[in-house]
Amino acid sequence: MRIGDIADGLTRGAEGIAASVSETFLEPVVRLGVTGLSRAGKTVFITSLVANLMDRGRMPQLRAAASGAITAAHLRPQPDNTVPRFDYETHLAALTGTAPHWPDSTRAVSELRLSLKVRPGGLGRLLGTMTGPRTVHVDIVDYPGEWLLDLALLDKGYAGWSRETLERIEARPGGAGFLSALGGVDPAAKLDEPVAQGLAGAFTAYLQAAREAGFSDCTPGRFLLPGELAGSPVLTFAPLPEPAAATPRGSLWREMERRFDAYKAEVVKPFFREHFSRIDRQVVLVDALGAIHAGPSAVEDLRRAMTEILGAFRPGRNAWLTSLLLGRRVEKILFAATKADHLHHSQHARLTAIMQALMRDARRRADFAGAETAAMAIAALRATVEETRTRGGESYDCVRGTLLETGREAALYPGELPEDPALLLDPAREGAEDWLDAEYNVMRFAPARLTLRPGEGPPHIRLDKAAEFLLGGRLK
Ligand SMILES: Nc1nc2c(ncn2[C@@H]2O[C@H](COP(=O)(O)OP(=O)(O)OP(=O)(O)O)[C@@H](O)[C@H]2O)c(=O)[nH]1
Ligand SMILES: [Mg+2]
Repeated sequence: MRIGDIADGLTRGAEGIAASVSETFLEPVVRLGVTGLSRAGKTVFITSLVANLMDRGRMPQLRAAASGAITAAHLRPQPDNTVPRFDYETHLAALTGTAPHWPDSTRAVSELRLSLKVRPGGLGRLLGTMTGPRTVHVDIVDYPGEWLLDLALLDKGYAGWSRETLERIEARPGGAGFLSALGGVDPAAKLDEPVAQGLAGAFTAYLQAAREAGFSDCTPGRFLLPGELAGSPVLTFAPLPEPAAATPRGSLWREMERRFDAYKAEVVKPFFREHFSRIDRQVVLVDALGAIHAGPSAVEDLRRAMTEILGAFRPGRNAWLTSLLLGRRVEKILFAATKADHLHHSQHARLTAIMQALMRDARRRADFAGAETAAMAIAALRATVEETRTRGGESYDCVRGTLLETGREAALYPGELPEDPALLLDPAREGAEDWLDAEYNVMRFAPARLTLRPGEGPPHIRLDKAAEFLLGGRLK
């Protein structure tokens, strides 16, 4: 460790203590992390949550909203000056404008501060310690779940990572392209930058193909979401077959190894240090329905990726992370299956059960860490209405909405989820190619055109329950 690092560490520590003291006694801050793999529904969730906390008419299950304890909510400047602000206004305009559409994909970490004015509850009044409303700041941090998967890289050296990655690549879509780009490359030869770039490009193309085919564990995470790191040396590496003899200085292998280590030190660690380590409450959004639609292998891959992601919340999982956190931990973790408005409410309990089963391994470990966890089926923005139709004497619980592709209205029957989640998870684990006796229809609805009454946020399913779990205790 360099002296600079030590000094830096000390200042950070002192600042941290000062901040938490003033926060506890004056204006408490809850740092809410929102994560999930790409397209899981993070942007829509944050936008709708904030809109519904500002206009609380549709939040009966959030006790502090229903009781009137929250008297006002405002967006305030965020505390971190170098983190992009979550573009709330643009996303809300997309969802609730006259031609509603889903917001664009977002590619990096962003932050938003919502400050709630809360009237002191019974206890505060009784003790006479507080008079007048106090302010609770909710700092919402949106970050890609792929970045949590990178934690596993910290335990690996370049040689080990290369070996594992090359093994995995063989069976995956896009893998053949990368392996053929590798043919003829001598890892012991002197570094030639265009060769390194060509390999990194082919490796990135493979990761993208695997992601599009529904695979979740496509690390290193920044290869898919490079942001401003695109083209930089930390993203210009790829796995190589280990040479039999020691490689000379300046060789392709040595340089790739150096860049892999730089990725860990300069990309992965700063994220955990600057963002992850400060989170108090976490919601992990999961597009479980999307994976079920994609088939058994996508479900199994999702289960594994989730277990891996949740590893980040487990103390002792990684020595470096453990020393960074110094015993600090996330207090509550919510696993939310998103887009539940694709199902009639009669099936929501089944989706929750699937979610619980999907996270069972991961949850057991997180529970062990002392964090309180819950699983729910939610829709941050309800795009459908329910409708029961009869055909041939049978009744079907459908959902009606505007189809994204055609712009036409339709009532669709999504298929019936099994009551026992094992009927999905077992075949997925056993490598089944298709669901045996069930069919799940893929559907994509556009957001519905809304006419909101004053005081009402956008329609949702159980967003108030999610907010109660995540924030309720801090709003008393
Ligand atoms: N019907 C329905 N669809 C949703 C809901 N939330 C998200 N979606 C769909 O899921 C897509 C992705 O949602 P986003 O919120 O952009 O997901 P994200 O996790 O921010 O995605 P990235 O920024 O690409 O990582 C949207 O474009 C919608 O098609 C919901 O509550 N209901
Ligand atoms: Mg997003």
